Amino acid sequence: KPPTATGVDPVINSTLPEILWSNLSKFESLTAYECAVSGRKYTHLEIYKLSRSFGTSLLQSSLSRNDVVGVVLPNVPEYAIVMSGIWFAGLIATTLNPIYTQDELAHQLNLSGAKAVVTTNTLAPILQNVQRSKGSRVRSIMVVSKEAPPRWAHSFSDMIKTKVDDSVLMNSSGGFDAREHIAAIPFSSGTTGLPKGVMLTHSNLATNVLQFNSPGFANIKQCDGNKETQERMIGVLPFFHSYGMTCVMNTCTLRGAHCVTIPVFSKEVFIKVFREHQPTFINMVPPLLNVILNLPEFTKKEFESVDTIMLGAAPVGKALINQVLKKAEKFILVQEGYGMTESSPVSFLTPATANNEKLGSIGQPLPTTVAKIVDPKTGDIKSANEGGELCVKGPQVMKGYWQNEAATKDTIDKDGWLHTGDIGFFDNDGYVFLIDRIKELIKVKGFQVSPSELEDLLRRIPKVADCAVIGVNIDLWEAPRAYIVKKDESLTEEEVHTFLKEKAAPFKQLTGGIEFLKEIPKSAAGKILKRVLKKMYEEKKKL
Ligand code: 4UU
Repeated sequence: KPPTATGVDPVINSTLPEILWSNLSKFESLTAYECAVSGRKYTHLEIYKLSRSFGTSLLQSSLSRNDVVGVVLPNVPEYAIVMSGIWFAGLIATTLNPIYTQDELAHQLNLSGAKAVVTTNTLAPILQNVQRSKGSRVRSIMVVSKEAPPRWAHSFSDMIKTKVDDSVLMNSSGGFDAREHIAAIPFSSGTTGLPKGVMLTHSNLATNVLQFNSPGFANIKQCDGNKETQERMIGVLPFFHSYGMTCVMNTCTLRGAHCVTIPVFSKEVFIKVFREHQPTFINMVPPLLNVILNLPEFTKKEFESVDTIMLGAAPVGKALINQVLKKAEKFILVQEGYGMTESSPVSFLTPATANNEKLGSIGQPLPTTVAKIVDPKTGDIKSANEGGELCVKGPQVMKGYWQNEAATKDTIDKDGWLHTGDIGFFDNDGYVFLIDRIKELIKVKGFQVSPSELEDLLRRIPKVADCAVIGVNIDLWEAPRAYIVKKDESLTEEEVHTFLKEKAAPFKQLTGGIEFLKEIPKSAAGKILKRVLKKMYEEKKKL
């Protein structure tokens, strides 16, 4: 039986910045974001003011309400200014992974119709190539950098000096509808097919940050202006992904926390951040926690300050958590979250009161969120302890996929249930445990890899007749593996790897291996039988 929802207004008709800064007066002068590498930092009041200047400046350039702006940045303190500037201006941000190849950047920017891009000095030339390519609508490139940007780009440093014009910024008065106005379009392949734009509205993102931070859920205190008790977070999960965006960045702004941003992960910087900043609340993905576990430099001393570890985005092994807790030699609250880009992203979280007694569970539905487990074929509701597809419903569920009504209808049914493609069950206490995934999606260290996207790329190799990509478990983690039917017998694994290296980001590479087959197993209707391939792999592993 779905639990009753309480605590958060089901519909929020405020702009996202209005919600994010609703507590600002309490902690204006405290540090909000600080770069782990350069030490560059901004107070909460500076972030607020500079966002409004940046938003004004965007509207004084050639952009107007509802235009899409691409954001191609690593985790830097300015990320918060860029995003909030876009939101203050009533523009829409499409966020991209800065390690994407030029083709991948072009694809997302073109599909979302981005008219401008914010990026770094290093990446600017790649984005200039994108701007010049067929199908691009990008008219301007803005560069966040200490150095002067190239002649053809705009300087972020100049833009944030713009005098704020309240009359052009967006607020919730008048005809504003938070459920309609899109704030961000991150990309996700959802339960099937290619990556699609996910339309998250101001209401979706504002509601989700409040749901996540509602009493009893994320164990993070609201800052009351006292620096000693201000929560310290690590900004290592990418802000371009909804997990980092809502649970780290927007949570830091709302709670008045201090977030140390890590632009590129390195062991040295990571350890330095723990030693110098003594984090209290850390958001992680399981592979990152595994890194900590295996670093000899990480001792109980590094964990002294940590009150809470929040995990999610990929299955969290109970054994891994227990090993980390053993290393810490103290009680740390472990909260596991579950979500999808399509739900802003959080829908489930272990409540703080669970006291680590439900490790391995994704927790309970957030306030105003309801969930059910159904038979994926018939839709019949399953009882407690019976496995089935997890479906969720709540104000954080996306408006739909960008310009893709068919995919939207396949994912959100007529009654508003988001079909997650994940298989799990409710236990007798109302906690959900995940056991499988029926969708095609592969999660590599928490990042999405769409098998269809890789299959489309592989089919572009002239020597490939047919192919299929699945996710396989190597050690603890998932990795993409390809099955290929040759058109030309001379095709080698190396040729395939070389081709893909140029076309796809590092985490999409075929680290699960390549196998050549005479034929790809398919159903009578021509659908690839991925279960058969997975079984073949398991059999092979046993040998
Ligand atoms: C097993 O990964 C995410 C969102 C992650 C998230 C959200 C809120 C983490 C912590 C949190 O508090 O989004 P996507 O869209 O990249 O991927 C969604 C998919 C899910 O459908 C599921 O298959 O990622 C997988 N996933 C998980 N799997 C997400 N969280 C978990 C989890 N355990 N805890």
